[in-house]
Amino acid sequence: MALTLVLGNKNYSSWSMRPWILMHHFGLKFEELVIPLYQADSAEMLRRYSPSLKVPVLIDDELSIWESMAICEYVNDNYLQDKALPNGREARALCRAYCHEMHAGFGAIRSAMPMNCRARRTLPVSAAVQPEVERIDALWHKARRRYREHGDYLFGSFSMADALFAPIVMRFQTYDVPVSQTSADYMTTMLANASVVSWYEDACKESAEIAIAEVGEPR
Ligand SMILES: N[C@@H](CCC(=O)N[C@@H](CS)C(=O)NCC(=O)O)C(=O)O
Repeated sequence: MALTLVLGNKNYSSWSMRPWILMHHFGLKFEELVIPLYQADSAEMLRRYSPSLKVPVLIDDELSIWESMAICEYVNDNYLQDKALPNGREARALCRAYCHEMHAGFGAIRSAMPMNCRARRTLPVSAAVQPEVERIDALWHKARRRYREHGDYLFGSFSMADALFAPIVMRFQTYDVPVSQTSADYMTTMLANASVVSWYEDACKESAEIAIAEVGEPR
């Protein structure tokens, strides 16, 4: 096995964070290659490693897999013995629905609140962002209520859904977005997760700044 995960800046690259957290949480051994984005040579580096010219990309010997969801599913199928999905028909289906809703949606949050792990900012929640925050709060609340007897993550044990929502937790922390107590407790669980802590510490060590991702007022 020779797995390499090609990533963007840990401070900013939310799509990179998802498979990294999943693989790291489950103790998979892999190399990391970070391509600092929005630099003079970023396009050249992306061309070298990524068929889609985006990160993340997982390289498994001769195979390159792009798209964060495809990478998560690939490692779950081939390296995690299905541990990244919960047991049971209902939980598996809901977990996948959560992942795909996250992957396909929440465009207003993604554009108004760039992931910026190390920053602490204030930013008014706009009319476009508010319903998306409420939807995420409702999703987290519903899963935590339904699966709380099985553990502290969305579906009890840590799953792909937690990896997919990890960058939202970082954003809500950065921009101090108000959520329900149940969701705040879930954020506390995620922010204490050893892999999330490790990603955050790496992000804080990076010095590159991406101007378009620096929004809001310092707090
Ligand atoms: N749908 C893709 C999105 C990947 C994506 O947009 N990645 C960003 C970084 S977070 C990127 O590579 N940006 C570089 C660029 O567009 O030049 C996925 O899920 O992996």
